[in-house]
Amino acid sequence: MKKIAEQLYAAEQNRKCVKRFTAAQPDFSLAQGYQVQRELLALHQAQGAKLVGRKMGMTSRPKMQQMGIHSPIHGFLTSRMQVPEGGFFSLGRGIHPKVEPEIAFLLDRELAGRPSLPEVFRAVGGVMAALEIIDSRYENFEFQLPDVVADNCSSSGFVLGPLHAKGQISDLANLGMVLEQNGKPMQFGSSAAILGNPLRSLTDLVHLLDAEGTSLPAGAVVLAGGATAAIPLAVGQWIRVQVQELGSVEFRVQA
Ligand code: 0L1
Ligand code: MG
Repeated sequence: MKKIAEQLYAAEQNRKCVKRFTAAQPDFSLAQGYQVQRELLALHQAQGAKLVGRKMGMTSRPKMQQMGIHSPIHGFLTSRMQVPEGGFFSLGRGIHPKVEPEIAFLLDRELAGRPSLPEVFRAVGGVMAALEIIDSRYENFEFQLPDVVADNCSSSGFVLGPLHAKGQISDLANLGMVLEQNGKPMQFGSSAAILGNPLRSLTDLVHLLDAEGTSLPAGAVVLAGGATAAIPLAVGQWIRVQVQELGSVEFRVQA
């Protein structure tokens, strides 16, 4: 598994795609995909990156149906992946990056075991509008589920908007979201597209991590999932998402 992690790490560093591993190894399994992902995280940490949170992927019913799965997948977020709000993302840092609008959580308390959704809600410290930059290390974004899990669920970067106390939000499961490019609305969505409720996604994440013998520490950031299709990034773009009750978050794309 370490060899595959090294190839994915090198693909990201050198911005050179690789072929999906399931093409040559059809028995490469989802469990092995997660083993590779853990090795990949260790490679990033060995270079000084800090684990700051997790992301959920494949959280919309259409994406799940497309991949023939019944559960979302998860990846890691490191300190080096964060793009400052209102800052710049360098296109040269990626291969074929895209952006999607998300809802993010900041945890006040550790979440471990198999908590219920209300228990999860009690551990949430704040909620944010967010953008995730996804960038597959595979040719043409082509992969099977174990491949994409190994590749940290295509995660590449994230931008967080202002933190809101959870009590300020009337209904987390029904927030309108508009993804704009250069001020032009490109995608319209709702937080309902994230497993029906982003809190359900966070709850599922805690259960998935528990099955792997791990948990979410206090202070962790969680990207709950994409609310619309992703749009490709190009130099010169100004990308913004506006989320009902959570305000907006933006960045610009440079060479
Ligand atoms: O964050 C996501 O939902 C993306 C998961 C990986 C699939 C993709 O690259 O589209
Ligand atoms: Mg995402």
